[in-house]
Amino acid sequence: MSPYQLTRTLPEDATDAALRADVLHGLTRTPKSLPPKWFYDARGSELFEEITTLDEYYPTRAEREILLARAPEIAAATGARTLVELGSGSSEKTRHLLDELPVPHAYVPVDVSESALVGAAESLLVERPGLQVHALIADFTKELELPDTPGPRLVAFLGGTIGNLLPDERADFLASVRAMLVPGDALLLGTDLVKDESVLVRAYDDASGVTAAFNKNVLAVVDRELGADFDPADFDHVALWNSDQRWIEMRLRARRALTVKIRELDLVVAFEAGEEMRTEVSAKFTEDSVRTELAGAGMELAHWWTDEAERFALSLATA
Ligand code: AVJ
Repeated sequence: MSPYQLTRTLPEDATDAALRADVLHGLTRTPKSLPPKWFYDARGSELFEEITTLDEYYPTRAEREILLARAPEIAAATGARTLVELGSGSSEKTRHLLDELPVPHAYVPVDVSESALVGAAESLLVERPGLQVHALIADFTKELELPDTPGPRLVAFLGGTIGNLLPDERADFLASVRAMLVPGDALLLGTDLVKDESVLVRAYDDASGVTAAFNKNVLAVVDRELGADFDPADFDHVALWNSDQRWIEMRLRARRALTVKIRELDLVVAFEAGEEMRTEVSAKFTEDSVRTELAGAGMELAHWWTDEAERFALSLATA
């Protein structure tokens, strides 16, 4: 009996089909766009880990500061005996929470990356042999069937990744989380906060160009997976603050008029000189906007915690 359970709810070819659909949809309309989920191949995940260490990129440090300071309160406020983490990745942030939950307890990491799940489960079990781990290979923005584990549950969605969802996608996502919760369960939500535009832009356009490389890497993903001939050198990294939508936008701007062939889709895409393709939004929030969006999904904002400098927040929401 393996020390942990690994359940695949994504068909093996789901990723390939989803990438083909996203590229066909995103590159044949104006303005062009690609969803940010495609950043995270091995190289993209490596570049993101490097981004989290940059001076300009404060969210990871700010969230860790809150988790270290508030994990006992979060555990006490919920009495959770199961921690579900959506988009768990390396589960690095999770350790601070798991240390405070009553034993025995269960951990349900949810991610599309099987290798991230296996790595996280194995390292957590070395440190916590009594932990029940039920890893789910799933896309948490779709329907999610959680395993039967001891209640109450705390569903964590950290890192500010909810900011990558467009407003209607966020509403759908929060409604799907609400549907997972029973009375006594809670959601722990990490959100980056509205702040000075120059601080925000610098966090997405660092001086050493790591974010530029991260952004351009999505072209390498499309080239490799769909037989395209994007040349990243033909594009410039753009990061701007959209004050109406209150989100950072990352784009790739074509340096010259060019065409790209996408062999697997039998598609040729033309870019005009200076044309910009959106590759990510990263929405920023306030306490009021989080309260409103949670209420829209039938949840109540029970606790709001920020780091000392009030750059980032963790919200505890109850069903
Ligand atoms: C991992 C989605 C939270 O939006 O800040 C970092 C990804 N993009 N630098 C974010 C990201 C550019 C990050 N999230």
